[in-house]
Amino acid sequence: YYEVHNIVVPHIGPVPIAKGDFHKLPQKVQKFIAKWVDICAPRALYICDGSKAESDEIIHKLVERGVLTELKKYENCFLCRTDPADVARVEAKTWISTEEKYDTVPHVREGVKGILGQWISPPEMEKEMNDRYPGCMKGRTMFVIPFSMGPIGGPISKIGIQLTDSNYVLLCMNIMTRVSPKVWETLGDGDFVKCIHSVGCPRPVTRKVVNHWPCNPERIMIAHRPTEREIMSYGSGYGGNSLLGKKCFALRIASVIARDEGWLAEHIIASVIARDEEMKDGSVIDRDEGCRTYVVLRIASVIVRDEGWLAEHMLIMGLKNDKTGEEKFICAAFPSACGKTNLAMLQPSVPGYTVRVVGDDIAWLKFDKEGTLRAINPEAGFFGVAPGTNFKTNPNAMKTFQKNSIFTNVAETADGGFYWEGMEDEVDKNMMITTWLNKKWQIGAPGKAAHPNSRFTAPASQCPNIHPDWEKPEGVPISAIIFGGRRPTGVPLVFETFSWQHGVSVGACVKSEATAAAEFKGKMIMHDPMAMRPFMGYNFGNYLKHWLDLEAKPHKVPKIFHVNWFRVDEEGEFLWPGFGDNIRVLDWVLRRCAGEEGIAEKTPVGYIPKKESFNLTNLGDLKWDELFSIPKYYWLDDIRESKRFLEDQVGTDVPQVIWDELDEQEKRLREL
Ligand code: GTP
Ligand code: SPV
Ligand code: MN
Repeated sequence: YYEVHNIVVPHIGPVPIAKGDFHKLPQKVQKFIAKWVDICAPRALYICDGSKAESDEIIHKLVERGVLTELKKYENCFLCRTDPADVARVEAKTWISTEEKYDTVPHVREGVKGILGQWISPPEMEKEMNDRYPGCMKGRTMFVIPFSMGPIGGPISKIGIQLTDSNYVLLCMNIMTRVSPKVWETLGDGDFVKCIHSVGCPRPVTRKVVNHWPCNPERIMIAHRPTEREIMSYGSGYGGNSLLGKKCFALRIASVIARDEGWLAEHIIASVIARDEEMKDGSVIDRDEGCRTYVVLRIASVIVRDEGWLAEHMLIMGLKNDKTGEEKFICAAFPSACGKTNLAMLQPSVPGYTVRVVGDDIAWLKFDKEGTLRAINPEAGFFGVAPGTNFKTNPNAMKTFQKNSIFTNVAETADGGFYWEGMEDEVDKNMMITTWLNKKWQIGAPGKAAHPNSRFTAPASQCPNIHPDWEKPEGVPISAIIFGGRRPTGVPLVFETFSWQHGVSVGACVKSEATAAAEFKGKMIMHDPMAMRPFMGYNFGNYLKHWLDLEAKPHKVPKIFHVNWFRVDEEGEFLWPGFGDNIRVLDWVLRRCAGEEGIAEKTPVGYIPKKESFNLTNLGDLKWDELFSIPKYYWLDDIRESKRFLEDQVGTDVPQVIWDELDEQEKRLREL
């Protein structure tokens, strides 16, 4: 039983409110909702509270309609099969709109297609919006989701309001973010990130609905207006396209906010300098005035330094040394489907460390007053790749999603369990399985049971090794940053960069084999600088400059490393066992951070471990030399190709420091 009120919107008259009290919402929120109700014309409004009762009610409805299937083997777990045309993020249909083009994208070489973000002019965007949103929610309910990225009210946390016509999205947002009426209180009159999402299927539907999954793949448009802190997503219900708190907000919009909060102070400096010029221009400079300028400059530079922060595609994890009791935290940035979730939840194969997860996909990083880099995980759940996950590779993930979880595009066993590639040893060989495409299937049969980008959505709090401080509002201190990607050839298991600047240049050159997380097919090696290619919120050259600028006193910048779990031998077999054995690499990383000497060997690309210093206990056969070789001509080619990439894609926006670092690296390689 709900109280039913109406809100009256100018063009479409009264709209029934199925749940919540519209008139108690903050004024700015009321205006925002009314505007979009007016445009989208939903049949009702539903103001969410994020409660268990709310999720239960929605789940009940979706099971009845056949959208969700209960996985009876577990507690409160459900399977969702999407329209097979809507299974991943769509980079080609993701846009950012700013007045000035080069705020968003770098100066790409003439005739080259930019891959570091797509810009659209405000008028064009307006036109695209007008072609899509009017009436787009006809016959559907508009859900209003108040959510916080980061603990509600935390100093680094930020609030968003998502409007959506997808109840699946509501369920996932309840897991992935903090949805609560407390958000309204914390928000008050404050600003919030405006998130508008529609599957683009007003009723009566004109496009055939497949699997009870309404969507409009031909018309997908994921659009961002960073200046207005606004996200508009149309046509897709899947993952990063529709859970707008994740990539759209926590990476693209947040990276712009992170930059702006640093720039704000740069503007102060600029105006102070301008005044100084003016004064030199004939006006009398009195001592006080000069002194004040000096003080303002000093203060402003401190603000720049303190306020500049980062929104990154990174996991956060804690590693406690069992002998000394000392704990260190690290962040790692790998492209989509390259191992963040697995590393964050790592179950060590050798004793020595207690490993705990803080976050598996996104980190917001900020230097504190003491100059320590601290990170929070803005999310509240895991949206993890299912295939490859099993009790051997990632037991902690398996234990996390035994209850209260949603599985999207996985297969189902006859006894009401989930199934995907990688679970062969954990399910009876004769088990009847229904694939994600609803076909009968058995282990060993041709084809795949689950979609390669099938995912689990599970509350982070259920993870057995979640860190007790994972919701600490001020975050955890970071000792190392690790970049990595899928590199079948040439790139060693791990190397340590020579400096912050060198590390940033290595991050700028991250490449990886394409995965199923986006629309790409095949195994091409793609550039994915800083693992952020699909998530850049502004000009990538300016982003690199922002990173470089963070190395200023008293900032203690962490060491930067690069790892590659995916190097293969001539037969195409992985040279490194990965997963739980990755602790051996992290052990070396942490010992380097602690300043341990005699365990590293200098190479042209960075320091690599000395074999005798590396924990190889019980590893069996390991082709160490092959795993760590740095083939001179491969690397010379690679660096030439990377330079070419930066020239083509970032052009005049590349900071000179990056060119210098690459030149140095090339010189070191030539001398090899
Ligand atoms: P997103 O959620 O898309 O950002 O992906 P992610 O970076 O969190 O990747 P995830 O940990 O989900 O891993 C993706 C795939 O890589 C899975 O199929 C894993 O089984 C596989 N994988 C992860 N870690 C390793 C590793 O150490 N070695 C090998 N060989 N495969 C790994
Ligand atoms: C990724 O692709 O990096 C993901 C999945 O984490 S999605 O939320 O779809 O972006
Ligand atoms: Mn990700």
